[in-house]
Amino acid sequence: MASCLELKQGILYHMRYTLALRAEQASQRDWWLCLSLAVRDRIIDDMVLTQTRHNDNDVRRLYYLSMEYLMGRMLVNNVHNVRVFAEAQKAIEELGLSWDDVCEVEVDMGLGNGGLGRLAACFLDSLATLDLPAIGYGIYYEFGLFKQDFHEGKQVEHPDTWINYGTPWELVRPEYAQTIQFYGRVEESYDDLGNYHPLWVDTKNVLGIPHDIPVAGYDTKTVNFLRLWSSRSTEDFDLDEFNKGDYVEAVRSKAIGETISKVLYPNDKTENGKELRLVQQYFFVACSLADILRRFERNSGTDWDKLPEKAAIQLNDTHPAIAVVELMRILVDEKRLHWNHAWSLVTRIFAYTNHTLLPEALETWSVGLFQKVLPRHLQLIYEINHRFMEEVEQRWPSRGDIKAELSIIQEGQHKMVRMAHLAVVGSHKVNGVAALHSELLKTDLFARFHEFYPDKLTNKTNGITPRRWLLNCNHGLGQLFDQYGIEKDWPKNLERLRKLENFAEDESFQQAFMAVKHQNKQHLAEVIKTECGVEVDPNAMFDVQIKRLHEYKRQHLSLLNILTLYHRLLNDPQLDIVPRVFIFGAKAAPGYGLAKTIIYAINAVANVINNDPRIHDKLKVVFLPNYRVSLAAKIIPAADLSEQISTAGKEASGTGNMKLALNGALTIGTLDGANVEIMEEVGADNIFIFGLKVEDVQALDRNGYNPYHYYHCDEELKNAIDWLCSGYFSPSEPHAFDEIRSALLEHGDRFKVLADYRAYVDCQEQVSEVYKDKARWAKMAILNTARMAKFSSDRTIQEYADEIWQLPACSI
Ligand code: B1H
Repeated sequence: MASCLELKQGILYHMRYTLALRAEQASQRDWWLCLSLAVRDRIIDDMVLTQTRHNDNDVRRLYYLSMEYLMGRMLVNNVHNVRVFAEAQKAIEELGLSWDDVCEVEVDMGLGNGGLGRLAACFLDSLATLDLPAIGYGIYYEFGLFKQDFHEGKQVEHPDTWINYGTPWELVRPEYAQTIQFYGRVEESYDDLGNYHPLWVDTKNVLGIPHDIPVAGYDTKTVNFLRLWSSRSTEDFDLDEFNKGDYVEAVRSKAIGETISKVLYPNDKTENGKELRLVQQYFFVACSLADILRRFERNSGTDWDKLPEKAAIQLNDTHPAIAVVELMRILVDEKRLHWNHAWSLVTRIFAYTNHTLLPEALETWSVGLFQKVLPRHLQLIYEINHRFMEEVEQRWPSRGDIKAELSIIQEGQHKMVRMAHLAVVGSHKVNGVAALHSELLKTDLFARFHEFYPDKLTNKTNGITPRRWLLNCNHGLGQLFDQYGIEKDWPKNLERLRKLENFAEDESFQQAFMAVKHQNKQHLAEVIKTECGVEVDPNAMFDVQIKRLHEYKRQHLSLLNILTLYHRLLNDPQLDIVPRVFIFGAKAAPGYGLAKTIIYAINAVANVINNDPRIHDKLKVVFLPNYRVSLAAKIIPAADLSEQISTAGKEASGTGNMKLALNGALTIGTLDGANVEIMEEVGADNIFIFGLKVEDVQALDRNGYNPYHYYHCDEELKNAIDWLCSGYFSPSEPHAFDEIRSALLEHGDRFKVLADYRAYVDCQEQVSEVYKDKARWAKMAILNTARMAKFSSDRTIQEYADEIWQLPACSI
């Protein structure tokens, strides 16, 4: 595609003509920037080609609407996808630089919280790789997810200023700006024929400016793009005040327009009803729909019946669900379509992905807030709901209870708009993200909807891109595949790895496979030394739990196990246990007090254990600060054990579980989310499953769960909790961890930590036993890598394309 020489010329060209620097003056960052620009030039050629083809052929497109995209670093991924890795590395080295050092300069694009945002990023990679015409839409947050560090073990947040120096991966497109309205009021009005045509007037307006991020597929010419909107004030924003002579006030209120895209909300899962969040949602949805319709009208004019042929729109959770209403508003109010006509188009266009069953994550907005921010949309929601309630009446006459259950409006003292109900009613397909989760949608959260719309609910098990999560992050394993004759196209055909099953018991392959793991562990040990100041032994088992900090994910269950092991070791210093390094990475939402306390507790226990000479380094505990995509790429290839220990029924899917297994880590987990399917794929012998199943959790809830029962019946458990809260680990703050104890005991242990403790601790002992048998462990690890094909996001996306979007590929 591009030779090393061409790349070098490109780099030097940008050094002179983009940065106006001489090579001698250049910093690492300058080199990174120029390399990125040189690579970008190649990508732009193919992007122009792709977009021209898509436009000329007037292809059907998928539009993915998501509040979050966790893209991580772009350079290494792009260099691999456009197949110039070797050439780029050589070019950089010939310029006298270190490849790793140059790549380390890049700041992650962290415009998301966790799994949901990273899923969107993996999907973009697969869409392009499969030559599917698609555009992602989202928000160009000036501040992505906060940076985390620890002060004396406590999480401290800092703003993520990723955009400070600009990014080479965006193309700003002011010519496609959109003007968006908010607030104001609805004026009753009638046209000449006496038809009712409400007008939305006295609105505040803001501009949306598109920033396009090219998304290059792997080993194909297709380059799609991600279009992120930043907000700017329109010139007529508070012109009134300006005219009155209050220049400063006019400029100050202009700034309100700019705050919309300022910052990503860091509250993975908890909805807080903040006005700015609703404004953000509507802002990016309205910009995106206007953009989609601009493209449609350019090709099809006013032939609205063709709209569902040209556009499929996927809602990534309910965050963009207002799109259903916005499209109705445009079609009915602006394009003057009849209601039924518009509704039949809308419901053929949208599909909705649900990502969680947790009640605190289900979005609702107060009717009052809606009335203030989007008064016309509230009217339209009432109309949509009214017609829907009429259908419900047909199906279940005089059943007020069922109407109340299904209504988009939750009645009561504080009327609320239920966004999930709006998304279900407005979509032709609704999917969960793992088989178990989708079943629970049918039996639980959307059971009544499932009765009403029996063909709407479906499953699309999540996946991960093998490019970022194996090819880019685990070169050692990639080279090993080459040596053992795995077909070169494995990154786009993960089934190829099944061949490894043949070598699972081959001693020399086992050794080579584990040697790669060992090397990756050495690298991670260096990172740990730098980041945490702790020496860890790469021969110890690396036990990894990396994910957002949440009670339901149960990092504190792992902490109780750590305390138990430590206690056993102190009681019997000769105890022969497998040396382990417990590695954590997790950010807590800044307002989630208990999650922050759990981080503090893990750090406090780590500090004591890591400095206790009595246990001879048999246990180490490290909490790597600022967990993010680029750090995940260093941890995952080095993991031996993958902790997937959520309470059964609470983790919709999980995707870290897939990344770790793909890189040869064994899973210890509950039968939750995609763990169930991982077990099906790797076989029950190659995974460590423990604990309550969904039915058991449900039975405990029905029959009255009492955590004290477990506490009083299990001495080691009681010991662990009491010890944690004794002040031993936090002498200066003896009550620092009381909140953990009260969540687990007085407040009823919502996530059944105590009920699962014994099964977990025993299962961990089994893990240690197996680890002692090097050959057995190696075989299991190899079989995990070999059997992950199902979890390629290429498989997931192909299923969406075939079964939800009816989206043909278009090769360039
Ligand atoms: C997932 C979220 C989420 N589910 C609200 N729900 C948010 C909800 O900012 N918010 O308001 C942000 C995120 N994220 C995750 O999605 C699930 O917990 C995982 O199990 C799943 O793997 C992932 C992708 O489907």
